[in-house]
Amino acid sequence: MRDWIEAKKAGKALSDADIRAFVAGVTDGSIEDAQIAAWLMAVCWRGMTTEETTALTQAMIASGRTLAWAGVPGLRVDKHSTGGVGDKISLPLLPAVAACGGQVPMISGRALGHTGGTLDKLEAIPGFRTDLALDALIEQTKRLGGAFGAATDDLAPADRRLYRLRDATATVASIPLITASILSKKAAEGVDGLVLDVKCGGGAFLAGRDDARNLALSLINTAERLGLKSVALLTDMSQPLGRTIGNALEIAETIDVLKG
Ligand code: IUR
Repeated sequence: MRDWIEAKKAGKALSDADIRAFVAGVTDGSIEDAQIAAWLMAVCWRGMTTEETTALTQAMIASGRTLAWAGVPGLRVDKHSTGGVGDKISLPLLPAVAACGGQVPMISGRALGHTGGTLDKLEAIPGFRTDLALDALIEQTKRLGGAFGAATDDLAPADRRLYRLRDATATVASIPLITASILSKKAAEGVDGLVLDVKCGGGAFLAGRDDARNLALSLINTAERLGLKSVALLTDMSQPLGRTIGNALEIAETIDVLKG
């Protein structure tokens, strides 16, 4: 692990095998927090090549389970938004896509910084369960055309540990680390296509257009190498989206939209 930290500190690229071994150690707990944190900080400063980002994403996918859809007819799709104030598009989009015959096994996230989380919004509905086991998520997607679930312990578990340490060490804002984190969970859903809504503007996580564009390019280039069809849109997040802000209000707005 010391050699891998040294290599990243010096701006060198790691091999696929090194990255796989690193992620294995993150997942099985054999690498300690301090060393992972140092590695994350080195990556945050020095970056990663597209090959390294792809290897990191693949290893993170392989750290857990991948949803299997063999023999299930239909096309599975999903979207990811980098988020912003009032961004609630997933809520009306999933049922709309399901109504058009698509299937959306959506693993959603929680609030991050000032940006809201789809799971937190859904929990404004009394009794709504977001803790579906992966098999229940698959069953519901087959039956209804979609489901909102959370990343469980068996889906990209390496991301869970890395994300916690990124949060604790101020290394969240790294394009390769964001890319691997987002794509590992989306690719593990086993979807055929992915739409990436990359926000830019004062209310976005990455405010600058150049940063947002670089993230969008990193996401689609890495997705392509994973064999996952994707398209990215840079969309404006310089003002709140829609008419409401706040978990329960955004659910009410979604229901109004779905009722036409
Ligand atoms: N959402 C994720 O799933 N991962 C990340 O690193 C960020 C948002 I930033």
